[in-house]
Amino acid sequence: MNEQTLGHWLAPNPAVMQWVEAQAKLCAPDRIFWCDGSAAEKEYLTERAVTEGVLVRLDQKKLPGCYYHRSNANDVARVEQCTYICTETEEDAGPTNNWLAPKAMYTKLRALCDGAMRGRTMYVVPYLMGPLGSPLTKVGIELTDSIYVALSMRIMTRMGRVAYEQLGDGAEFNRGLHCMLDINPERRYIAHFPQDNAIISVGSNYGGNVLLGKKCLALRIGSYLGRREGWLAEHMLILGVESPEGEKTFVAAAFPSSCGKTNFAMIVPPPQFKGWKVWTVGDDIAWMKPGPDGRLWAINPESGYFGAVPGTNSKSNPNAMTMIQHDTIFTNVALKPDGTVWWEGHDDPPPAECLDWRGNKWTPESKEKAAHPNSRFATPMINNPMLAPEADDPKGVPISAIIFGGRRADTLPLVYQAFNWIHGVYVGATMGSETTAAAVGGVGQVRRDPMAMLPFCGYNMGDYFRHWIGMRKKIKFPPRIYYVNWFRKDAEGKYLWPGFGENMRVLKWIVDRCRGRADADEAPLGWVPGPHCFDINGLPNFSRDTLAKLQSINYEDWRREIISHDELFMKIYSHLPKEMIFQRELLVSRL
Ligand code: SAT
Ligand code: MN
Repeated sequence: MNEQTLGHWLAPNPAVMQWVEAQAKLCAPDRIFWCDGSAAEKEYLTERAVTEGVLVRLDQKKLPGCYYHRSNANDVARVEQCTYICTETEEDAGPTNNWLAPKAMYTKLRALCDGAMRGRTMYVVPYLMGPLGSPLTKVGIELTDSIYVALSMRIMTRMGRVAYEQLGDGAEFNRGLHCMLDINPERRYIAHFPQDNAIISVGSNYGGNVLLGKKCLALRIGSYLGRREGWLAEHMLILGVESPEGEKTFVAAAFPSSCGKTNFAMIVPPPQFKGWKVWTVGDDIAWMKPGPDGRLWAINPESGYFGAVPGTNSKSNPNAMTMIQHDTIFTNVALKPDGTVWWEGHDDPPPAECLDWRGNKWTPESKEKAAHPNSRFATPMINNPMLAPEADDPKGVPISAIIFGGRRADTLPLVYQAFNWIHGVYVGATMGSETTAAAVGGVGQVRRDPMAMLPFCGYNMGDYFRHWIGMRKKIKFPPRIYYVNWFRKDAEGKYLWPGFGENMRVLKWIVDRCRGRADADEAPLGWVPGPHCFDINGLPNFSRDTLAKLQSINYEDWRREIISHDELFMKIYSHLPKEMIFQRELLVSRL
C-alpha cells in the first residue's frame, strides 16, 4: 500500500501538499498514508485495524463486513465544555459558545500536537461533504492518527480521490487535524477556526469529536460559511413523503441529538397508509440554499449514518435494522460470544452472557447497561432500503416543510404550525429539549436548544436568528414551519402518543397542509389540526380525548416556558433581533 510516499495517483495540488507537509513536520508521524477511497484500501485498513486491536471482526456469516469498536471509557460522547469557536472576537462566537482567541488556541494546540504522531501513522483523509459536482458541496481533508477515524470517514463521507476531483488545483478546502494524544479528558479540545476554515481536534477518538466532516465542518464551520454565503447549515434530517399517486414532498426536521432523527428519517408508514412511502435523504444534517425557482433546496452532505443504537429494533426502525446487518462499524454496544452484537432495546432478549461496552463480563443480573446509552452504528447510506434516489443528486431536493421538535414530557403539544416564516423562526429559536446521552453531562434536564443547534452553531446565536429571518427575503416560496413533540406524558408518566411509525399521521397532516389539502384551526401557539383532518383510526387505546390532551395548552406551564425562553434571550440580548421580541409579545397576548 501507498505508505510513506505520496500515492502516484495524486496529481499534486500545491496547497494540499504544502499544508500536509507542514502538519507532518509538526506531528512527526513515522508514516504518512494517503487515503484514496478504493475498495482495496478499505480491505487493507480493516485488516490492519483488526491486527492492531482497534476493530474486532464480527461473525462474517451473520454480519458480513461488520466490525466492533470500543472507545476509551472516558471518551463516549461529544464534549461541549471542550468545544471552542475561535473567531476573531468573543462576541462573534457569542455567549452560547466557548471562545478563545485564534492565536492563543493555535499556540496551545500546536504545542500539544508537537511530535504527537511519533511512532504512529498519519492518515490523509480527503473527503467531500455533499454529492460530487453540487454547488453546495465542500471539500475537506482530515489528517488523523486514528485508523478508526479513517475507516469511519469512508462510511460517513464521500472519501478518497473524488475529493481531489472536486478540489482540482484550488486551495479552498477545510483543513482538519486530529491527534488522539493519550485520550485524556484534561487535554481534549475540539477547536474551530471559522475564518481559516480549519479544525483541530485533540485528545478524543469519539464520533462527533473526531469525524471532522460531521458536526465540526458540516455544522459549526458550515453555519458560519452559510451566513457569509447566503445558505443554511442545519442539524436536520431530510425525508421525502411519496403519496400513492407518486407525488413527492420533501421535509427537513431539526431535533436535538438522540431524539429520534434517524428513526423519523426512516419511518415506515403503518398499514392503513397503503401506498404511502417515506424515503430518506439524510438523518442528521441538511445544507439548504434558495434555488433559481424560488424554492429552498437541500442536500445531505453526509453519505452515511452515525446513529444512536440503544432502542433500535424492528418496531422503532425496521429499515435501520436491515441496513446494519452488513458493512457496519458498531461502537460501544455489547459483544456476544457468537460474534454478534446486542444492546438495550434490541429485538432479541438479553444474552445469558456477553461483554459489555467496557469489555467486562455482563449478565442480565448486571446493574450496569450492556451497551453504552450513546453507543452508535456507522453505516453507509447505500445500505438503507429506503434511500431516496435523490440523495446523490447534486441539485438536492426542494423543501416544502421544516419541522422543529424536542423531547418534552409536558407543555408542548403534539403538533402545530407556525403562522408564518418569522413566527416559525421564533418557534425554532425558543425550542427546548431534555438533555440526552449524546453529550457528556446530565441527562433529562430541559435546556433551550434553538433549532437543535445550541452545540453546533459556529457563531453568535443572535446573529444566527437574524440570518434565518433574513433568508425569508431570498426564498420566494418558503417552506411552512411546524413544531412537533412525540414525547408528551400523562400525569402517570406514560407517553400519550405511540410514536415511531404512527408519527406518519402527523407527517401526513403536515404534508397535506403544505399541499393545501388539510384544515387547521387557529390556536394560541399556531395552526392546529382541525377535528376531521387528523387521522386517529386504528390507533389502539387512543381516543379524541387523548388527542385533546396531547394538544392541550396549560397556561401555568406556558408562563414558565416563556420565562425560560427569556433566559436564553437575555443571554444573547445584545444580538437578539427585535423580531424575536415582537413574536414573544404576540405569543403572550394570544395566550
Ligand atoms: O456524536 S455525534 O455528534 O456525531 C452524534 C450527535 O450527537 O448528534
Ligand atoms: Mn446529530
